[in-house]
Amino acid sequence: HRLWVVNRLSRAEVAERAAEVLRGNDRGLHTVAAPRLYPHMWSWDAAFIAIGLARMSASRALTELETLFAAQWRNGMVPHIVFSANAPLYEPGPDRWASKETSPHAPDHAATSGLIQPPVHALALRRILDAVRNTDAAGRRDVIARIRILWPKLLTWHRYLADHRDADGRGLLMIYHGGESGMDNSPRWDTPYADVVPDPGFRPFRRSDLAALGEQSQRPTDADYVKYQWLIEELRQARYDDELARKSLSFRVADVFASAIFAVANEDLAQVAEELGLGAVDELRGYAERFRRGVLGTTDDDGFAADVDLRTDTALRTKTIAGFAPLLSGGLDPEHRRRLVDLLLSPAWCGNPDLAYPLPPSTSPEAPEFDAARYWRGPQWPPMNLLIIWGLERSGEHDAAERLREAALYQLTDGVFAEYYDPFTAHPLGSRPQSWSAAVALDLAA
Ligand code: 9WN
Repeated sequence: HRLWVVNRLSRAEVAERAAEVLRGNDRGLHTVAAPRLYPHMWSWDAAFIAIGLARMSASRALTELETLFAAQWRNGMVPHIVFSANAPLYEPGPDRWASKETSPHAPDHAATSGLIQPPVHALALRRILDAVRNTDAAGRRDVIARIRILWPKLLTWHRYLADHRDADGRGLLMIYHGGESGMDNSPRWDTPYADVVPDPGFRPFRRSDLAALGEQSQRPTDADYVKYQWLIEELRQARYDDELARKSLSFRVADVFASAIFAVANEDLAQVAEELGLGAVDELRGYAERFRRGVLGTTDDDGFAADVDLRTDTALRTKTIAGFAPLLSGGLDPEHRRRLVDLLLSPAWCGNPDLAYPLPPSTSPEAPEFDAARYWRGPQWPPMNLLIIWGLERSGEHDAAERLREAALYQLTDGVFAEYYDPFTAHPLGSRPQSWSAAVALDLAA
């Protein structure tokens, strides 16, 4: 594989350039996920962006979460897109979702989607609280007062997830659409998507992503896109009603990676609560334990986790990065944790001899579904690197964490802040500059 050759930035330069990117994508009260391809606010992007911003200004980082949660639905759901007015075209846009017209829960004052994304927000909140320790007393008082106001909204979000996305209490979050995992076209979802068949009369709408990016080979296929659009139609027909959705949708899957994130998020939200004396600590720790067990319940002999197709109750054992969920949730016994870390560092993953950098590809290069350029089917994604690094640290695997940390920062010293990277050539792919990639660089460089 021919390596993409670039001039490298120093650690200080990469942080400076990343800060510039975030300033450039800042629209005052929110940061666009990317200026051309994603000209609105995305839920889990906002959380990663806040994690990066916390290295610049705890106050501005908190604003990011405040803006997102201002669009929270009345039932606690946090939508995966909050649309800004006067932005370039993005499809599916506000008219496709018609959330206000369709659901009594949707807010009146904001245009939003009707899906969710993984709940990284409490991880960001905790990092903002950590960051504010280094600021002056007045700034600290202000940020802490605002955290006290925001925190109940995160609690409601977590209650929504525990009650409506895990109605039978198995400790795994149910998703209604591949996009809810944040890993839209991952081969994790190939089997369940095979059963998603649009009505014969369904007329798909024009994609906006290809015009914005111009690189079809790096995006999901048209055949996938029609299914994504059709599922939104099904969800709208179910009036975004969770009880109806979990009985009727043609895609219902337990997302093991989002469940692991939720386990950590509950711990972090509990920790913030404990520190500020806000309550619900036992409830949150109870959720953390429930979802940790849910994740561990899906593991194989290597400690590698699986999603579950809830329509057929079968485990989905595709080799994607989501299998490393137990590193995040914690709770593996030492023997299985060792095996899982060995697997992560093996030639099937970060130890693959053809990789430009020893970072986890979104799909194992040994899997038949692997595609080095296409979105979640192979490329390396900076925010996923960050999650895996944190997972290793939380699991006490400091050497492995350090190796990945160095590689993850080095990848970003190309100064491009691409959405994702070709694992073999290190070529930047997708949209650029992508805000969350810049945010990850800021966090790693700190
Ligand atoms: C659909 C914004 C989002 C990320 C997702 C990523 C991609 C959108 C798209 O971009 O999804 O939500 O249009 O493909 O898959 O993780 O949050 O960066």
